Amino acid sequence: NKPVKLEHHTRANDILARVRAEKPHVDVERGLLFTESFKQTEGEPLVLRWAKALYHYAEKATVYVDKDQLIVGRGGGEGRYGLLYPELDGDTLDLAIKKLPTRESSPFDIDPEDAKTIIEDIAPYWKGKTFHEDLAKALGPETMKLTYNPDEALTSRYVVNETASFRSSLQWVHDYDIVLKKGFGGLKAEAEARLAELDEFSPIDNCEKRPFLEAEILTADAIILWANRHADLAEQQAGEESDPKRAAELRRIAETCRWVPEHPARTFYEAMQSQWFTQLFSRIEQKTGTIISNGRMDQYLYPFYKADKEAGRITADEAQELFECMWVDMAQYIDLYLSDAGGAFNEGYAHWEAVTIGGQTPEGYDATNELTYILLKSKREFPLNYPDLAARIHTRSPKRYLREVARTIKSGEGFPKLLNDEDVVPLLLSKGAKFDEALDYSVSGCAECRMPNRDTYTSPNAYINFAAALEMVMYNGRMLKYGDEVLGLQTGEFEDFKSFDDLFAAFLKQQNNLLKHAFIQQHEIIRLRAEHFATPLGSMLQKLCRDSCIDLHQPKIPGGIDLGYLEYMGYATVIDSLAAIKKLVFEEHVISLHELKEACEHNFEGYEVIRQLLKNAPAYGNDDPYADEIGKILDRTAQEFTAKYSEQIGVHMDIRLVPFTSHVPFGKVVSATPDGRQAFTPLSDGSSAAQGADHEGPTAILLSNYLTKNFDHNEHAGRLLNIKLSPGCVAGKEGTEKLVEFIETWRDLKLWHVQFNVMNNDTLREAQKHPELYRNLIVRIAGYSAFFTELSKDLQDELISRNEQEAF
Ligand code: 8X3
Repeated sequence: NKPVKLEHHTRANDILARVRAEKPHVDVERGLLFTESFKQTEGEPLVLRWAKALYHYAEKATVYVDKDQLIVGRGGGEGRYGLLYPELDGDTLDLAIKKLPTRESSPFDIDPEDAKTIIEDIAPYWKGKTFHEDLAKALGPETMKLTYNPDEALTSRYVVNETASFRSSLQWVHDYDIVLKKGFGGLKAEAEARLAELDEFSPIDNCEKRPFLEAEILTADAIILWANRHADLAEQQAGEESDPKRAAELRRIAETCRWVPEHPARTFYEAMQSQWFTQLFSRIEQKTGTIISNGRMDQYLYPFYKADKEAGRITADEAQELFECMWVDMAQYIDLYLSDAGGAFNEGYAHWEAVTIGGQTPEGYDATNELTYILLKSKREFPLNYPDLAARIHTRSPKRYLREVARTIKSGEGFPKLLNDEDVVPLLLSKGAKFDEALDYSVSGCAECRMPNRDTYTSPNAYINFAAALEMVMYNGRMLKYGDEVLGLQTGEFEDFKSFDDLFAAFLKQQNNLLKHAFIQQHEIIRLRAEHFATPLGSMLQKLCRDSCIDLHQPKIPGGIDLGYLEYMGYATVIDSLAAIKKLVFEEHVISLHELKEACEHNFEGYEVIRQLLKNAPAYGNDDPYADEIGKILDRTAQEFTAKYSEQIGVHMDIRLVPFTSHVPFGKVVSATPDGRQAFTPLSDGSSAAQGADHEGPTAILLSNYLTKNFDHNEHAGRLLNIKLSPGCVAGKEGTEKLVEFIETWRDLKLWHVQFNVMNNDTLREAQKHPELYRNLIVRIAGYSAFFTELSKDLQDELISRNEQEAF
């Protein structure tokens, strides 16, 4: 599992070797410079304040041109760095800096001088002003007790978990194409022209459009200034460099940073640098949960590559090296979450700035090209967990593409994940997109898809623990973890249910109650975000925002499609529990509800016989209609609820099954469940079978996924599906062909997403015992991959407990 040392990988490997050694550190510059600027601009329009803060950053922040790098720009000091976004949850900074260096999930180092800066210069300004505090104040007591623990830091209860307080925006994709074609200079000129045409008497033009346009201009100036400061530094380094080869590289870097992103890119190299500056500045602008994604890189970069190739300016290997230089840039920006919840949601320093490949053109034809294959090759030859690679698949995807995708999956790092045009495109059409917009979607999160100039909703979503809803049925509104406190509805004593239908109805009431509070959270979040955040850079790269002069964080952008999500957490855990109750209690009468509850309360200690009965009951993931029909009802009922209330809040709040690593912390609050799952262990993840519950092979998992979908409902979104294959099952040419056939079956069943770990459990166990020998072992988690040895023991164990498929 070592990076392959081909000639053109040496550079990226060397850079990576220098940065991987250290634990990531907190870099205070972004937080400090934003704080300084915000102190100066109180009372001004928010979008302008944000642009001024960006300009202050561009002027004052340290710039870096790293040794050996060809694609330059960092947001923090050398090594792996995390930035501070105090506007978000800076009220927790004092506490967080004490915990960060030693916490279990995603720890960070902090220099003592920087800790002093945080305590003295950053945190005091934000106390009482953060989004996190305002949100907590806005929630009524019933919603509050499902959201936060009643402690000072308002830590998560992992029941109805809002994620807005640890990220100002959901996963997002910019329209990079416009930067490459017009440059920020061109966008600035357009804003200036519109500013000159404003109606001097109009209140809207004066109060809304003017600050927006001024913010666009200032933001363009900021990124251009920042790029030029890189050019100055590269020139200076070139003058001091004794190696003529590196001196020439530095001069080329300087020329490139003088030109882009101000002007349209002229070459592949300039396009790459311009894209990197844009996404990095965007990371500095705001905290986008799970990061600004890269969009369809094989599409918008292809014209540059093709022209360079035809002119003899670039080879495939050189293009691959530039990609790898960008990958190691990305690997050094670490998405820093102050809260434990944020850390636990994104274990292994997760961020997945998805690169989308393949799929269809906006006209509906196959879109693969030479860059598609270079990107796949780069993932095979240069294993690194950033960025994520997402391959779009459709019914006319060429065999070569499917085979290369399968070969890349087999190389073992979990790349690429697959997204199915046959499911995604019709869904986007049903939401009101035009064909060309839907066909041109980019993958943006674990399993989410964006239409960069049509999507307008960026509010972070809620994660809802439906295994907790089940506990609330068992304990009449309570959860063992939270003692006597009544958290949910009091649906009656568990022992008193006379039929499965009554019990199921009680569960659906609890399910709807949690959905209700998720909607209340979202309603408040939408209102408050507009008062706390602005994103002038993000807005100037979104056509609808530009046209209407409205910041992307405002609740409504004319012409936009607003896609938000509610996460159905613990789907298989709930299905299997309900199936076991139905079968064993109400049909076969082998155990009573009283015995079942007692066994669960005791975490099955002394009740092993009952646990085995439960574990052998019908379960999701085995193509068993008994379990799958329950799953289908759960999904449909949740969708019906959201259809009704989405209309009221004006945003599609769609049901999705995409947990990242949060099924681990969510499981930590749920006691033993009637599927035989032990107390406080992980819940099932996404739309995968519960750990160890699937015993009918991988095709049965696909069929269960298929049979639990409600294709006639529009209120669904991504369904993440993890499948673990043993290396033997995909070995050799024959294995590749079998994997291709499996992918085709998945595609024809119109399933949303699938990803693979090709790994032996023995390897994972060895890595737990000897982490020092397995530092480069990359595993697939949930829509992203991470270094196995950087995960918590709980998550490592959970990965091992996923069933390993020996044969198709
Ligand atoms: C999950 C990403 O931001 O939609 O893949 O929660 S987000």
